[in-house]
Amino acid sequence: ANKNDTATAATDTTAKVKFLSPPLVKDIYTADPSAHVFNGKIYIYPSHDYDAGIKENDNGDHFAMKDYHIFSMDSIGGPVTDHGVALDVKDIPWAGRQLWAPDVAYKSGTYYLYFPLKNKQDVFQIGVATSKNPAGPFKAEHEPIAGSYSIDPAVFTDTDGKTYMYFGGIWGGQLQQWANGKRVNDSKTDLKNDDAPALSCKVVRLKDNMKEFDGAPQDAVILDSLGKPLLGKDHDRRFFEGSWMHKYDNKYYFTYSTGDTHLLCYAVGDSPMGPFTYKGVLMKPVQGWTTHHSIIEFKGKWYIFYHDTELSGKTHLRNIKVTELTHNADGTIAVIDPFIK
Ligand code: FUB
Repeated sequence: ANKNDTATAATDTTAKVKFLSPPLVKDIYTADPSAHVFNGKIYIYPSHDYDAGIKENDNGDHFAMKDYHIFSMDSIGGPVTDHGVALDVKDIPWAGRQLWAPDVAYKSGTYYLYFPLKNKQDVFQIGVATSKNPAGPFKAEHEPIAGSYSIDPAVFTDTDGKTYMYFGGIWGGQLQQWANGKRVNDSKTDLKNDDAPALSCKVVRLKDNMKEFDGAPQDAVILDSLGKPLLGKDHDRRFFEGSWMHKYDNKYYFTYSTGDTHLLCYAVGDSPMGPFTYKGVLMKPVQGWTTHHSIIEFKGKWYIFYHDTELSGKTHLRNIKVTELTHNADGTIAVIDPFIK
């Protein structure tokens, strides 16, 4: 993403603000939390932010993360355990730079960690690493997933056991550079796409081995209430990055960040492949440029994990948080304001 635009209301660190929730981790910077419940515990798979001394630019170069830590908690509000380094960029054979937002899945005794990373040609692809322990350490495969590109993998296993990966992010996440699985340009933004359908997040089934795509990634199209795809100029609603999928009341809730308008939105469909109909905002802008989340059910309640920049006031040094999420009886989600007024 372009993380250079700090001049929004969302990022005004000078105003006196009260945050809805406290940071979950205070001794290192963490972001992009993908939460899952394994063996009755919550495990969190975030990015590990640090200050590499790289000046902010439109390419997101200052997000120069080089390892992952995994965290767990037995209860919401209880202590958070840091399980240490689970994967280091130096142990990934195809690595160039920048370990961005990861996610994880479990199948038949193995945990699969999916991670975006630039390859040696500076092109984002998605890798996979495995472990027998949800807290790692993880061992990376020798090559990225064949046919993968861009960033922000989010992996969802449906109630029928089929597993899907959603991925993609525009601007610094490079999704706009790809068409039909081929890199077709080196454009930095989607900004010349105003009256065309917006770029879509990608969705693809994973093979049973969890390490390969089962076919070509498809568009996870978001439609408006008239059944028309959202347009490129619709920056308040179009997909930008940071997707997530959860199933509620037999409907598929596709949730995502709008990037340069700093919203978390949701769109609902009848199939994990989409299309999804835009329904609204689920979280207003946090402090900091980026907004990225995950949603889980734990002990009968629903929670959203997210991040902001409460600890640092700097857009590339973030901290993860959690708060409750409410599904209304009519299928909508109650809007969360990350600040207390
Ligand atoms: O953390 C780096 C990038 O920033 C993530 O991949 C995006 O979702 C945004 O949060």
